[in-house]
Amino acid sequence: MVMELPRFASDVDDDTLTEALRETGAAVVERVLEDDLIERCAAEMRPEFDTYGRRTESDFNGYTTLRISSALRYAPSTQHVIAHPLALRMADAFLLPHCLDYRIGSNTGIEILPGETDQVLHADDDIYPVRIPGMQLQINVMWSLCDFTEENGATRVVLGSHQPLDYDSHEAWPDPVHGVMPRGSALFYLGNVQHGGGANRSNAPRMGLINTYSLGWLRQEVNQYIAVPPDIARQYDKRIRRLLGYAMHGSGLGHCRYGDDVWVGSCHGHAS
Ligand SMILES: O=C(O)CCC(=O)C(=O)O
Repeated sequence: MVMELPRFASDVDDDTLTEALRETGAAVVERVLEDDLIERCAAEMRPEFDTYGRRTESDFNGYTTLRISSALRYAPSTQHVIAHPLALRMADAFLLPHCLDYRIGSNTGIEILPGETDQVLHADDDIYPVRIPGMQLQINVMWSLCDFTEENGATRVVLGSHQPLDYDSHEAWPDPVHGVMPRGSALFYLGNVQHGGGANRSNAPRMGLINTYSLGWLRQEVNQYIAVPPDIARQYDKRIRRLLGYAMHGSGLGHCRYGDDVWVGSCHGHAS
């Protein structure tokens, strides 16, 4: 069956988007973010990109890509992207059936520069050495902070790769498709979907912000307590501190005697 990347306007209803994600593993929602927010996020991330963006160079991340982890540390406006109601409603739909609360795994600015080649395809939840049928461990959102095109390195996704292959019938995954989308859009993809950054054959950088949300009882991909320590986390509201992990999962996991105003304690659910 040939699949196409589902594509919706920003007023898409939750059931339609959830259904599309269950079916293909990925979907684009176009033009969700206001220009002003995009510009503030990009401006706040710029100094970090320029100072630290090359620290993560590797065969996996590429050598012509700037990458800055933990956006909440230095770019406070990204809180409005990380806690965007649409993103949280999708995280609610996929993660809350399997946990009491979920967290940010990573929140990373990625600027693919001209000349970068295709990133190797991978699934983000490969960091967890388990697969539990019917359970997504995480859900991801790549936000386009500029137009994403085939030429400038729009994220490539393998549609249907969230479903196991039927090896008996020599089934194989299809070729990846590019998550082409206008500035301010969201490419949603489930944690076990094969994907990767694209080659940038244009003459301008491609800037995106990727946020992953993982089940609350898993270790977060980034150690958020070091990345966004209490003195910085304190500036954010409770919802963001919960997403960072300054909260318990239920009544038994993640307790401490912090007793400070940064500590949220026990809580359930996000978007509601
Ligand atoms: O930059 C992109 O489009 C995707 C990057 C990615 O998938 C990753 O680094 O895990």
